[in-house]
Amino acid sequence: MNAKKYKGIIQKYSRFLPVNSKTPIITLNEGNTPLIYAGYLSRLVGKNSEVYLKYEGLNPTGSFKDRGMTLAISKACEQKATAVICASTGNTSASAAAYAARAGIKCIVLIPSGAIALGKLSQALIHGAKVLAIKGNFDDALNLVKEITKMFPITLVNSLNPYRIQGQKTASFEICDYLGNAPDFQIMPVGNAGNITAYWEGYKEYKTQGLSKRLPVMLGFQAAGAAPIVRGKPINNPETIATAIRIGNPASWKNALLARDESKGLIDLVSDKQILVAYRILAEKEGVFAEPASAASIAGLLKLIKKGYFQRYLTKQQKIRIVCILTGHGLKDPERAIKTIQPPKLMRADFKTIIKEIGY
Ligand code: AN7
Repeated sequence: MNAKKYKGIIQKYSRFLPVNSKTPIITLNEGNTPLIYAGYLSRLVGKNSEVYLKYEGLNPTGSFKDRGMTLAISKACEQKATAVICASTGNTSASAAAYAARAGIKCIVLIPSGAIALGKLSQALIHGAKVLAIKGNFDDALNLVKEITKMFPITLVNSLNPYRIQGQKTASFEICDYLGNAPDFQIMPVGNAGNITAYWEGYKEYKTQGLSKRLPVMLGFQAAGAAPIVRGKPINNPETIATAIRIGNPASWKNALLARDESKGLIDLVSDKQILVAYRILAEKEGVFAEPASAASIAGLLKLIKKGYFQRYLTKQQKIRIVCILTGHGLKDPERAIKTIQPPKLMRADFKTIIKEIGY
């Protein structure tokens, strides 16, 4: 085997992960996602600033969940598990279904009926998971799977499974490796709050190991209709078009507060309208298609720019680097893209009519 060939995050970062020579590595070569310079957004922040997009939509199943799932499924196999289960707003189920298929184990997913994006549903189904649409929301589904896994020998692969967080922290390692240091700021969506927990652990670990010199300020954004952390209490009926983060009682609530406070950051909210504006700007100005929940990062960036949040850093004449995490691919939710833009104009198949319409 050629050691230089990329074979996923477990192989690349094994010394930071709870694996040993007996761990069977179930991988789809996840990770190693691009950090894309965003010129338009950088100019909006101001001189001396660089905005980068960590495009996690380019993972094998189209979201950051694959980083955690490769480890969670590998460890489940090491422990001879035969079945895994998760509750999901969509991406976790897509990832669990794919990695379980690869491992040859059973996968059961509970999703809120009618509230997950089409691409994600198609993934869970095509990979052969047992998909159950429950009459309830994500929080109800999570409560159910917690209860089920207490009573039956089925491994929980939601981010309550610590291996999920361990795998996901590798994204912050990649950012540090690429930039040669941690960024000054990191902006990301917050739903169940596993990912902000993972990134913060990763950044702290890299600094402790002497592999980066600083820690970023962590800036998390929830959707206004599903912002329990911002409002300081669980939300019974969370609502947002960003279905991935339609979560009213995050499992890693306390760890999200820890990341916020230790990094002197913030967790704020953005409206669905702000999310959709950001969703379009990202696609039209940067050429990057991310799902609505991921656009919450950009909506957050725009909100902070408007507030003048970065001014006090910019006036110090130092370069600032901002990394926005784009957690999932835009193709996950094609219906939202089509609903957001005017449908294509129906034209007669006639040369002259078309030329006129194009404006020549
Ligand atoms: C695209 O799939 O919770 O704060 O069940 O799919 O770690 O929950 C997805 C969450 C952000 C929020 N962006 O991350 C699930 C699920 C996208 C997501 C989040 C999710 P966490």
